[in-house]
Amino acid sequence: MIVYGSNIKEILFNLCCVGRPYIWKMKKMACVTGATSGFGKAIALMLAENNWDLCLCGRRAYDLKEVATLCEEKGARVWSKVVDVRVEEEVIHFVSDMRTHFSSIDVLVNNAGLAVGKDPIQNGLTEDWDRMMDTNVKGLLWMSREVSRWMIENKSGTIVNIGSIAGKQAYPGGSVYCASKFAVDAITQSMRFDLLQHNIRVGQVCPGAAETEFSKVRFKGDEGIAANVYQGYIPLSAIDVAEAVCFIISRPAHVSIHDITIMPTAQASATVLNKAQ
Ligand code: 8X3
Repeated sequence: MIVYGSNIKEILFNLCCVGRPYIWKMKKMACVTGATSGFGKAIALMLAENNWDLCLCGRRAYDLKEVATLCEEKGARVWSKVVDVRVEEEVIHFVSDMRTHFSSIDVLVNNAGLAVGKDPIQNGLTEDWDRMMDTNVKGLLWMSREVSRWMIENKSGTIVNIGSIAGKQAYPGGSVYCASKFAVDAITQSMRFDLLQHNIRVGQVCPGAAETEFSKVRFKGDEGIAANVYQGYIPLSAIDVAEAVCFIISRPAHVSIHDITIMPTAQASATVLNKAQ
């Protein structure tokens, strides 16, 4: 019988788990929210390639299953569940279920987020505002609270929030999306203070223009307007963002990266782009 582990504590734990196949802890485990597409999918696949086990959640069952299967094909142990992070009970149950499958958690990537609409304030729709604030702010808060309690018990962990250049610079038509990402920036900084004494690292990755489903969702399915956002320059890809996340979580235990702002070379600010004429 071979029992794996990188230190004596882990080897002993894994020894105790022999014959209890539903508790997994032989490799590091990361939880990624919004894992069905875009950044979340790229992060999950990159982690699987780098020998991580995964807990994944997202709203679309079919896409979630597909991402989970792709990660399993890369050798990861994956547990996934359909979760809408806008619903507090779903988040609470997700984390408590996760704890029955894994003995500890090493990383939380708060990726679930979206922009809906780009209307000026006077034309804004309450339902768009609710979707953005509930997903980008409250969902991230609930997930962080539940997971950080678990990390505190283990006295270690890393939380990476997906922020945005929109969380550093406001722009026209972005009042609520920008507000939600400014909130992510503030929450990231505050959580770092709260969790400092518990040896938990907190950082964020703030991308500029990245070609994913982001603009299709923002412009409510209008593919023409969405495609135009990325024309005339090379935008970031989801892989570029996943690499930044993987860089943060792969630093030695004594190194904490607080913030990576990552932009296309053709983008100097939230609104200034060097587009081909
Ligand atoms: C980044 C995208 O368009 O707000 O979140 O800069 S954008």
